[in-house]
Amino acid sequence: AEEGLERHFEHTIERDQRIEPRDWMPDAYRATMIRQIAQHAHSEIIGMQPEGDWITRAPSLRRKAILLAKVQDEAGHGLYLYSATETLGVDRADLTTRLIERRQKYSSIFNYPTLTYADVGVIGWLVDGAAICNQVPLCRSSYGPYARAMIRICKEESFHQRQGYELLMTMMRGTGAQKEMVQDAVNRWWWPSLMMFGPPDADSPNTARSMAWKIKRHTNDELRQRFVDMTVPQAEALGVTLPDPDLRWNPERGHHDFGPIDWDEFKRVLSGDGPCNAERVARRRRAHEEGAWVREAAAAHAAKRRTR
Ligand code: FAQ
Repeated sequence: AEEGLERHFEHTIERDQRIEPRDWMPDAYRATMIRQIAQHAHSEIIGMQPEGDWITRAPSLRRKAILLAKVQDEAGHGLYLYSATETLGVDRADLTTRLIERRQKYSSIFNYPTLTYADVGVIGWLVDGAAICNQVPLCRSSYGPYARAMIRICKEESFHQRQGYELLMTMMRGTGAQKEMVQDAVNRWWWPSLMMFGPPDADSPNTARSMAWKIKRHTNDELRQRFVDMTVPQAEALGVTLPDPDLRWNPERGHHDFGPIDWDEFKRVLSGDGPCNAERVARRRRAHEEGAWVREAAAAHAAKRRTR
């Protein structure tokens, strides 16, 4: 019977149809989906912190309202993705425990500090830009609930990206000091943004399997290249320089060449030793502990309603 189920699974993937929660799937497929969606959910939740730090310091009421809305969207994406993970038979409380015990990862990018307000714009432009590049193909991912979640999330990420770019355009029309702030933020976020796409294909243990299962539709290096090609003209339009002396158009390849990425830095950040890892996880843990009474009250209320 298992063999028939497996054939049906393979056939569904071959025909580009979706695997749904009640369908049979190989244990490794389930484990991979749980790993990727949970990591994605954690990234959205931890990703609220770097920008959230600027909500009280936004330069105007308008900018504050925009930033507040963006950070709330990220909370929504996180909860939405935890729900998608639960369709695979895990519990979100468990996932949160794994996050605060550092047994599950979240994106490396959120371990860098936001030093000035320009960082809010650059996160929107580069970090959300990279997120979109990576996530648009995931709308065709083979696991149904994840693919469908990506459609809505990508629409909101597009708005986030535009708000970042618009913020930066405004600053680039400002004083010399404001322009310098933008350039400084670009210098600090460019390389970490390229690392968001994951290790080079040759060092990516999961890519081949995930491509075969059509969870991933492109490799890490393909998407990284797409992001560089897309971002170069945007940087020109903005009037900033991307901090890479090797960055140039290669007419033979039809792509931009770019300099070497510091993979030692990437590994350091993944191992917990980035500039803000400890702070991010500690704050998430504190929020979880301080929210215990809310969860207890909700559970008590639900129990009371059941007995009524
Ligand atoms: N950071 O074999 P691969 C956002 C891990 S956007 C940390 O290539 P895979 C929106 C990887 O998990 C950010 N860890 O793995 C937002 C694996 O570890 P494991 C979130 C990384 O899965 C914007 C190991 O390295 N987006 O939140 C990273 O095939 C602004 C080997 O790597 C997603 O999660 C990294 N950068 O490919 C929010 C997108 N890269 O688990 C707020 C969905 C790799 O085996 C503000 N995920 N690792 O121990 C994906 O597309 C994939 O999982 C990749 C990695 C491409 C990230």
